[in-house]
Amino acid sequence: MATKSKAKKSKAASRKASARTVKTKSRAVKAKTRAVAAKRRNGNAVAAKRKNGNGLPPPSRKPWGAAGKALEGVRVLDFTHVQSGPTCTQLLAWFGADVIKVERPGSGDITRTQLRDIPGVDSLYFTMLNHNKRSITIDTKHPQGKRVLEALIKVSDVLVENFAPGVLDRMGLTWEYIHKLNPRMIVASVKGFGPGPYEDCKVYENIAQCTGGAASTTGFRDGPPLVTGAQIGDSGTGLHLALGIVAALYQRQRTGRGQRVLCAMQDGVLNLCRVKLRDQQRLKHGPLKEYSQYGEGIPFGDTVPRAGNDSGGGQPGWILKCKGWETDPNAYIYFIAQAPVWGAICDVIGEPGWKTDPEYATPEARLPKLRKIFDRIEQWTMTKTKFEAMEILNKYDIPCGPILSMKELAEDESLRKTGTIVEVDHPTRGKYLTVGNPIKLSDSITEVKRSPLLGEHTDEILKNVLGFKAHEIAEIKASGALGAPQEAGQKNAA
Ligand code: CAO
Repeated sequence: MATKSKAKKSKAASRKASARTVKTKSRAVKAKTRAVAAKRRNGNAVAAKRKNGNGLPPPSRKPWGAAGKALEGVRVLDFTHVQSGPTCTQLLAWFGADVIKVERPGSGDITRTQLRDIPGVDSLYFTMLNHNKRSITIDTKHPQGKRVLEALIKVSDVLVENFAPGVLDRMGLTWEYIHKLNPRMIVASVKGFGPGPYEDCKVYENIAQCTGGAASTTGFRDGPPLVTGAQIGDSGTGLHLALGIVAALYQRQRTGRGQRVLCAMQDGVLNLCRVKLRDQQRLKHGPLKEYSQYGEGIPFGDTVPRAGNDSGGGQPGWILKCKGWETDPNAYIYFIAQAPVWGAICDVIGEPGWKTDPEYATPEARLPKLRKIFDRIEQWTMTKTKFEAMEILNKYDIPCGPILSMKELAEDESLRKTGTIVEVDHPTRGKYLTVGNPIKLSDSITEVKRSPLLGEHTDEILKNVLGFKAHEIAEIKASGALGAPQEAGQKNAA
C-alpha cells in the first residue's frame, strides 16, 4: 500500500512539475514577447526622437521673436550687488528669466546711492545694471525675513550672489541648506578668488585686474602697470557666471538636480588675458618679435612686458594720430599692418617701393622696424580725420578702427538701431541712455525695461509668487522684516 501510494504521489508530483515547467515556459515566452514589443516601441521612440531632433517639439511656426523668451519660466533669486553679480542677472533677465532682486530694507543695493548725478534718484550706476528685474526688500537676518527667503528658495531655479566670502553662510544659507530646501536650485557665486590663500578676501574691479594679469601687461614699458576702462573684472566675470548658470540649467534637464557655479574674478580676468600667458611661455624660446621693444633692441626679461598699443595678435598694429589730434584727445585710429594687404598699405601711404624692397616686403623683414613703418603710416593718417582714414582704408580691406569717445558712441545711430545703445524712461530719473543686451538672439528679442525702485515689487511677490494670504503679509510686514516699500515717484533720501 505504502509503495502504491508512494508511486501515486510521485506521479502527481511529476504532473505538477511538468505543469510548472509549462507555466514557466509560457511566462518566459510572454516575457520575451513583451521584451520584443518594448524593444520595438523603444526603437520607434528613438527613431521618432531622432526625427524630431532628439525629443524636441516640432519647430515652432510662430513668427521669429514671438515664441517667448529664451529663459522664460526660469526664476532667479538675485542676491547680487554692485557690478559683477548684477551684470549676470541683468543678462538672465534680458533673456526672459524672472529675476527677483533681494535688497536690504531702507538702503538696498549700495550702488543706488553711489555716484549719484541727481539728488534723491537711483544712480545711473544702479539703473544701468538692474534692468528688467523686480525688487523685494527683505532683512535676511530677521526671522520673518528668513521665512520669506525660504519660501522664495523653494520656488526659484537659480540663486545668484556676490557677497563677500562667508556672508551667505552667516545668513544661514549654506549650500547644504539651500540644496535641502530645493534640490533643483543652482547656486551661483562671484568671488574675488577661488579656493587658495586669498579665498576670504573682498575684491573690487581693479583688484581683479591687478591679480588676474591685466594690469601687469597693460600700459607702456617705461610706465607703471595700468588698469583698463573695460570692466573685465566685474562685468567680465558676470558674463562668465551667466554662461555657467545657463550650462547648469541645461545639465539639470538631465540630472534633475542643481549645482554650485563659482566664478572667481581673478580667474575671469586671467581667462581674458589668455594671450599673455601664451606669450609668457613663448618667452622661453626667444624674444617676442611682434612687441615693438624687439625692434627697438630692448632685451626682454623673464616676464611678459607691457606692450603699449602693440597688437595682441600676430598682425602688428598701433594707435596713430589723425587730423585734429592736437586738440581732440580721441583723434586717433588703430591701424593694423596686416600682411595680406601690405601692398595696398604701401600704395595708400605713397610708398609703393616697399612692396618689393626686401627690407619691407616680408612680415619678418618688417618686424624689427615697426616703429619706423608706423611713423610713416602716421604721416599719412595725420592728413585725414579718423573717419576719412577709416573710409579710405576700408576700401582696401585694411583693418583699422577709429578711437571712439563715449560721446560719439552715445550718439551713434547704428548702435541705437541694433539696441546696443538704448534710451530708457524711469519714473524718478526721466530718460537716460544705457547699453542694451550685447548678445542678440533672433528668436528671443531683448526689451530693455527700467530698473525697479527699491522694494517696488515686495507686495506683488509675496502675494503672486509666494501665495501668502493677506493676514500673513500683514504679519510679516508688521514684524519689520521687509521695511517700507518705496512708491513710484517717491524719491530716495539723497
Ligand atoms: N538683509 C540683511 N543683511 C544684508 C542684506 C539684507 N538684505 N544684504 C546684505 N546684507 C549684509 C550681509 O549679510 C553682510 O553682513 P555680515 O558681514 O554681517 O554677514 C553685509 O551686508 C555686507 O555684505 P558684503 O560683505 O558682501 O558687502 P561689502 O560692502 O562689505 O563688500 C564687496 C562688498 C563687493 C567687496 C564684497 O561683497 C565682495 O568681495 N564680493 C565678492 C566679489 C565681488 O563680487 N566683487 C565685485 C564687486 S563690484 O566691483
